[in-house]
Amino acid sequence: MTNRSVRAVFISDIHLANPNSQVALLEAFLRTTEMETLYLLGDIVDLWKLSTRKGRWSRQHEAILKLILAKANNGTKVVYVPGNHDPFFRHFADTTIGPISVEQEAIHTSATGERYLLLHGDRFDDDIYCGHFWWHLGEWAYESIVTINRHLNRVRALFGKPYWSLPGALKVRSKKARAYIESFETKVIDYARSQGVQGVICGHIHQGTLRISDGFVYANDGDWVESCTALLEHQDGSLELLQVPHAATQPGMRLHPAMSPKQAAVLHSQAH
Ligand SMILES: [Mn+2]
Repeated sequence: MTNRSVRAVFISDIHLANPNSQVALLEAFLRTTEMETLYLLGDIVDLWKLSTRKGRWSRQHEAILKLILAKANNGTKVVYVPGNHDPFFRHFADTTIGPISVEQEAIHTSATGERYLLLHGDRFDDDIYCGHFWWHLGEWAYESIVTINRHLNRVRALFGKPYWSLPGALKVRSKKARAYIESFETKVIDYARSQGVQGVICGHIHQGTLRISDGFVYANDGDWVESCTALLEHQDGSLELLQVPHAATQPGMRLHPAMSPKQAAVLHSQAH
């Protein structure tokens, strides 16, 4: 992984305390990335998991929090927008936890002046219990699939095969999952448009996406349980969805909202 320096990094759905959290990859990403502002868009610590017997809090999980704090203490602005797995921290909204400011929703202004609404996204999720869209199979089924995926990829790595996402493949094949994602995205976009911004950046559904339609940017920074994605804002204001396990072989999506829609569309399709 190369060292990179960017204007802003948006990550969410790390689910620390969940054994499926890909902490090693995240630690490597954070160690090799410098940013002026780090946005943590919810579900950073999985308090649900921590309260059950399956919760696991290892040194690696702690290292992530220490790394974030070290960045905050060394000049990186860190903004935390809690999610539905760490809702306790919503009590701190509009205040600070040490060097980290906490917000229910936030606004990020890009290098080229676009304003993005930042939120976790669970308030646009009809399925309150699951907190995920796993076609109503529920949290248990989702956890099982992600756990199988982790072991599967360990075996694949032994044989030199690249990372492959079982949950991702299931999502693509499931009509219900696609309908769920579409309905979530529509609701988020409608709300954000009503706030007079040029785009929205959220998390929650573990589905990294970056696109511009009708001049409005929809970005989802994905997660660190299955896809290991981060959204970056480069110094020139362009956005990139970085997928870490694939970083060496596959460019992420990238678009420049300040360009004309036609130029932005070309940049977007080239990245595929
Ligand atoms: Mn969530």
